[in-house]
Amino acid sequence: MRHRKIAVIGVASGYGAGDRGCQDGPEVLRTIEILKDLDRTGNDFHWDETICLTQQPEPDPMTAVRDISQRLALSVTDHLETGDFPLVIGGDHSCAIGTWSGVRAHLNATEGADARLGLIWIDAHMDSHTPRTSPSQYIHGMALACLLGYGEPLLAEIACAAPKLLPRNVCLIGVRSFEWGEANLLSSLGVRIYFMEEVHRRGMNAVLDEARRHVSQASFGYGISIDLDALDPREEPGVGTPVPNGLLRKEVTEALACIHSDQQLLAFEIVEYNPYRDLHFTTAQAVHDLCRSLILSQS
Ligand SMILES: [Mn+2]
Repeated sequence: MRHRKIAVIGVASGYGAGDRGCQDGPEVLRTIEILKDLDRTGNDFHWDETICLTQQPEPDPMTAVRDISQRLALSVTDHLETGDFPLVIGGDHSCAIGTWSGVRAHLNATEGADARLGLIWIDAHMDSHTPRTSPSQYIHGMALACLLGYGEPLLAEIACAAPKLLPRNVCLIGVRSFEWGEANLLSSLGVRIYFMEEVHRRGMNAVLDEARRHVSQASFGYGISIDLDALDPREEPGVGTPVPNGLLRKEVTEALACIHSDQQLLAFEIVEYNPYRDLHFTTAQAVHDLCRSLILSQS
């Protein structure tokens, strides 16, 4: 990726979800060596570390997610400081709090406290609940709200002051399952949402291209967070929370390949890989293909 080292950071966390299966996603992806061919192509691609909880006995979900997010944010900031490109592999989507807080902390240090960060959130869900609106109270359904500065302050203020993102620098793509509480929050903030029907109508390429321009307005760069449940579960069964009628792997990898020369892309995240539902490692292959489309085209 522009001859930068691509540093893979696994996040072995299912503490933000009801089904903890995603916790073992990074270790399965690492041990089956599904990504191993990515460093054979002239790229400096390394699985650097896997962040996991070491506390015993296991704390409550809020404490666990906070602890992991703090360490992940520090790791992401360190990698950016040394010039690496962070590629975060979850874990449930609560790890996004750590990833993008870390990127924002880096921008604060290098560009100033009012440096803006853009984020494209590719997901079947909105993940924009607060503890007040969430029926399930699962933190992976609150990650984007936290980054926008809403909900639990202990999570919203990780690594640097809230908010990490301004509404105008955020887009969601592929949404098709949500509750009114989170939809009301995003709507009141004016966040641009590309619902699945719009992606079907216009194509992923056109939507991602527009989203990139949208989130990059007056920002110092942007990131992409992909929840694998944005993809269609008929193709990709190995996700935390499958929802029918999703994106096809091919359209997402083709759209990502178009980003190859984009110096504005600061980090990349793929989350919610659930190995227990991925009987034939087909979704593991999707993780590989998503990384490859982004990385090979960048070398
Ligand atoms: Mn999600």
